[in-house]
Amino acid sequence: MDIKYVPTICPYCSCGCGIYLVIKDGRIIGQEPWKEHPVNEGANCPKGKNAYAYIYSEDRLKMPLVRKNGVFKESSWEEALNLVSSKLKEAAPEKFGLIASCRNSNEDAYVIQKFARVVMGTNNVEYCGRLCHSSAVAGLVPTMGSGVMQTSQLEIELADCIFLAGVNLKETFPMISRRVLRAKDRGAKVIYTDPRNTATARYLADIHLQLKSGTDAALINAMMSIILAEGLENKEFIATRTAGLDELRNFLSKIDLKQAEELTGVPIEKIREAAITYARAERGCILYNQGICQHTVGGDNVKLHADLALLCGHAGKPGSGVNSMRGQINGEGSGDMGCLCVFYPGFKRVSEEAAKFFEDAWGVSNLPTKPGMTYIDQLYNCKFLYMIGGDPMMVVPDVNNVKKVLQNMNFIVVQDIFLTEIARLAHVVLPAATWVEREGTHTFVDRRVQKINKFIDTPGETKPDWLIVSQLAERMGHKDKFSFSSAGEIFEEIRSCIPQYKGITYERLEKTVGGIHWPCPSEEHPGTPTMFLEKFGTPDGLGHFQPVEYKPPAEMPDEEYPYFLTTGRSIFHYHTGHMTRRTPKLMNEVPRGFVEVNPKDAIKAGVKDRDIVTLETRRGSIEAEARVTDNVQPGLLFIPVHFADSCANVLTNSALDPSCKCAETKVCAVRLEVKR
Ligand SMILES: Nc1nc2c(c(=O)[nH]1)N[C@H]1C(S)=C(S)[C@@H](COP(=O)(O)OP(=O)(O)OC[C@H]3O[C@@H](n4cnc5c(=O)[nH]c(N)nc54)[C@H](O)[C@@H]3O)O[C@H]1N2
Ligand SMILES: Nc1nc2c(c(=O)[nH]1)N[C@H]1C(S)=C(S)[C@@H](COP(=O)(O)OP(=O)(O)OC[C@H]3O[C@@H](n4cnc5c(=O)[nH]c(N)nc54)[C@H](O)[C@@H]3O)O[C@H]1N2
Ligand code: SF4
Ligand SMILES: [Mo]
Repeated sequence: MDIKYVPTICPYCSCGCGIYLVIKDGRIIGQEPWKEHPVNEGANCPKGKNAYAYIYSEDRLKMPLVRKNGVFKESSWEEALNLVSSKLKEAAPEKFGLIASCRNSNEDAYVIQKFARVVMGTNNVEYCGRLCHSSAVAGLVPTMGSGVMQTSQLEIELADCIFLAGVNLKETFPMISRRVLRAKDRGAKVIYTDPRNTATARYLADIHLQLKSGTDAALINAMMSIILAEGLENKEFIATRTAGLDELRNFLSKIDLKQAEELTGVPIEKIREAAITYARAERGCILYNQGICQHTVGGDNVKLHADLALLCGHAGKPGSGVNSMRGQINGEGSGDMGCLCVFYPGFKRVSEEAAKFFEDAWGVSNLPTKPGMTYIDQLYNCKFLYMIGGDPMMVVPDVNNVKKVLQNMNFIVVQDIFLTEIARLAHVVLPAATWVEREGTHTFVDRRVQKINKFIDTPGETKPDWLIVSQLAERMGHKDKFSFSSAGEIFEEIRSCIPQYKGITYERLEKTVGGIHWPCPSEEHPGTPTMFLEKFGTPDGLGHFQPVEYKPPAEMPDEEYPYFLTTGRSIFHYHTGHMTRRTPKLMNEVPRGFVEVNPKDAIKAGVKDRDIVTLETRRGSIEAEARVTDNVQPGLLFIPVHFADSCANVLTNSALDPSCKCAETKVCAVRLEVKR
């Protein structure tokens, strides 16, 4: 009998917690805490405590599947890849879309974007970051020069005021919420904006601003106007590190606080208390997420939070800044690697110059020089789709419409570990290896690069994502550019063309528990936990104020659809639930989709706790179990995104933020009825 304890990283969120897996005779049989790991020090949330069950699920894909006369038949790799190769050769570059996954390692993601650009000649390569953090680029590049998290998650303990803006931290970044608790033990105050009364409101918040959906802009403008009126702005910081305050001051002089109170539903005294607490702090730290991003004004909301931080001088220090909380295990890395239609690897904006750089680096010619299409635009405009580890039939708004466009495509190939909702519509399905069945690096929320090793054999005929894509490229006539024999070899190419990763090596990562933060320009460099210590990433190094007006959401409740609907997460599940719904211990906690209804609304609608209700919007309708709770304010309903048979995105509005094409999945208008 051979028993091994091997250290690895949890496959779910971007905290990047360490765990030990117990492996007996080549099979994972249990797990143990990793006490020395700096991120979690032995603690894990419920998902991390049940990290591997899904990989042994009976219905794991183990062979390629090819659709024949309408039904899937198992096939050889030879047959499946030949078919995909011949079909993709028919695709014009502008009709081909490729969507990578946040489950991908950096090595996978790098090879995937190289495939789109070199083999298919298009920048139509994206990942789920578009539905999530694209507003960080739209909001933070103009104000501070870069959309990445600015401080290390460990440094959050140093802050004396933490502003959680639309992030249900306790459920979505459980290990970072431990840091917030530690800061609170040392006297820090926590401000929280969320229309719901979540676990974060109850356990972490000192000042919960329970605003009406979609009114963050009105709230932040009011806070800034109060700070200026009280003379609490950081004059030295503004003089030395920013530009454009006069314009902001001018704009804010027109703000009517009474109107802000009416729009947000938050008493002005409470807004004042939050403004003064944040402004007076020595070290203020904004952590923000989807509550402010997934709106038609997401990019604007991010700008406003950056304005607030610049006004108070809360940036460029450890435990400070405006921190975009990319949520997926490789949410940062898949973007760093260039799985975005406007960026080549290393955030080199698509241009003739960037194309030339990569033509030289890769030894190719004619790389695309025009931006490609974003995630949702690809779905609506392409005829050939290669979908790797993600499920637009669950995570993109207006799923009924998404289904129609997918059914009209010429060819869909899905590469996943399960037969997902989109895989059911595919022509070919390719079985991928999971995180412990291959080697690779991931880049976590705070730009922390950690390495994950291969510990068990790939089941059946599954292969790592990078290998499948490389073998396809080989079949399509590009063998020399994709002749990688290991993940390590790909990482060396990454280091050679992405300067932020230059100093990071597999050898260093093996020796550094907790990983290394990029930018890391040389092998002697320790990595960069805090950004912007001396200057911002803007061309002149200054922070730029950007005044923004409040605009209402694209769809507001009315007589026909009288409630606001918002969507989001439970601590026990992960997005589509394809992994967590195959984990019995997590299913015991939350076995089915539900909708939160305020007790007052429940009485009005005649709904009792646990009733099955129908929810209907202009897009479609679903059924879900009612949970009557004051987690939601009157007039607001909440559904988690994790369940295919109560799919939140059947209901959501497909209106996009024009600045970044992120969808407004945090607010639309809905009707509620008891199922009769
Ligand atoms: N358990 C679990 N953890 C996860 C994930 C998961 O699926 N499950 N996913 C990961 C990923 S990829 C991401 S991006 C993060 C997401 O992390 P979060 O953004 O924290 O998650 P959400 O639940 O989508 O949204 C957060 C909150 O926004 C609030 N909200 C809704 N509308 C508004 C508004 O108008 N203003 C404000 N201020 N708040 C509003 C909602 O009520 C909700 O409580 O989580 C990561 N962590
Ligand atoms: N209404 C609404 N919609 C939302 C959101 C919301 O808050 N509300 N949030 C948005 C956000 S922030 C995000 S990040 C997206 C998430 O959207 P997705 O990324 O589409 O969701 P996941 O469940 O993370 O998808 C992971 C997929 O990868 C597969 N998989 C797991 N491991 C591997 C592997 O090693 N290789 C391959 N090839 N596949 C693998 C899983 O089976 C699963 O199908 O959803 C977005 N959609
Ligand atoms: S906090 Fe995130 S990384 Fe840590 S155990 Fe939970 S899901 Fe895994
Ligand atoms: Mo996300």
